[in-house]
Amino acid sequence: MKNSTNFKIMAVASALALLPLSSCKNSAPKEAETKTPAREHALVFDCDPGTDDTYAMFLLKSTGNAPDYTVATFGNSTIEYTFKNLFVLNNYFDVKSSVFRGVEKPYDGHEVTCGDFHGADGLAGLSDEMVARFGITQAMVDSAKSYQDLAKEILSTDKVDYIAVGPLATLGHIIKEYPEAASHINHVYIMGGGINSFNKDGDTEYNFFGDGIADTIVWASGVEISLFPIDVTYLCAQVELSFVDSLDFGKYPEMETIIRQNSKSNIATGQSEASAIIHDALPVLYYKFRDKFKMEDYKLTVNERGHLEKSDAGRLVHVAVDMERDLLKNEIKKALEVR
Ligand SMILES: [Ca+2]
Repeated sequence: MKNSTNFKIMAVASALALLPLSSCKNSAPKEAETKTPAREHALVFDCDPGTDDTYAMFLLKSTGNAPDYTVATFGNSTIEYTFKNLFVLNNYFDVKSSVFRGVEKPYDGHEVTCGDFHGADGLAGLSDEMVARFGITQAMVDSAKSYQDLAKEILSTDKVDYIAVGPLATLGHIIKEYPEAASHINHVYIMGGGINSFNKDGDTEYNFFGDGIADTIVWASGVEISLFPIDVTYLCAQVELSFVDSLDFGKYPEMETIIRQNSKSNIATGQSEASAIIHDALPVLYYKFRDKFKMEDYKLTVNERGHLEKSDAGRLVHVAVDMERDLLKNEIKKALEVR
């Protein structure tokens, strides 16, 4: 996550379109199928890992909300790495979710890159070593289920909570291609967008600029949205280096490398003076600790460049405006103390 002011996203037409492999196996006639009873509830974690995505998933697990489904999209690294990194994180945190490949490029095809903000591999240079350590093969990554498969899981679940901490491309595609999916989604928790900051039309927050058309699809779907814009993450998701220095990383030494990569980039780009900024943690913390947040309801429109505007013509969105200030640090400390 970062501000696109510092890393201009270049519009490059991409001819690369990877088509999902279709299943060719014979299936029984539809009327002979036994209808699977609907699952009552499921949690989806949709990410583009990413140093702050890594902390978000760590906190989901440590607060007792390990996701049922995880999906990675383009964003904080190349899609090759974000997919692999999702497998890494599931192994590293012992999360037994079903893993899905998300959408690989935005609707308008522009190239999304944040360079080496999170390390070129998204995980502070640790991805290849962790991929090897956990025995993750390219074949495993290539054969992961698609976002269409995730859509089918959503359709067979009564109430889905969906946490999105990357571009909204995958959720946008699911809602557009499977419109009934929206009625199975109980609530979407989104890190993205800016209200007062990083919200100039054409130069908006990274996740929302990542796929503005997908943003408009999610907006129009009517799903209930709680939004954690960059205004509140700059205010509440800073983890000072002095605090990082005080932590015992115990069985998670990689988490120290990862948070230091994040702070290094935020400091180098002038986004913080001496802190990491773990933007993606906020929707995860809200999922567990609603009473620690101050939320306000706004009517907001979003356009195809991810620009948000308060307007009577907009839709109602619950917007986080503040959080108990030590919550993130306390929860990181607690998560690391688990032996
Ligand atoms: Ca992210």
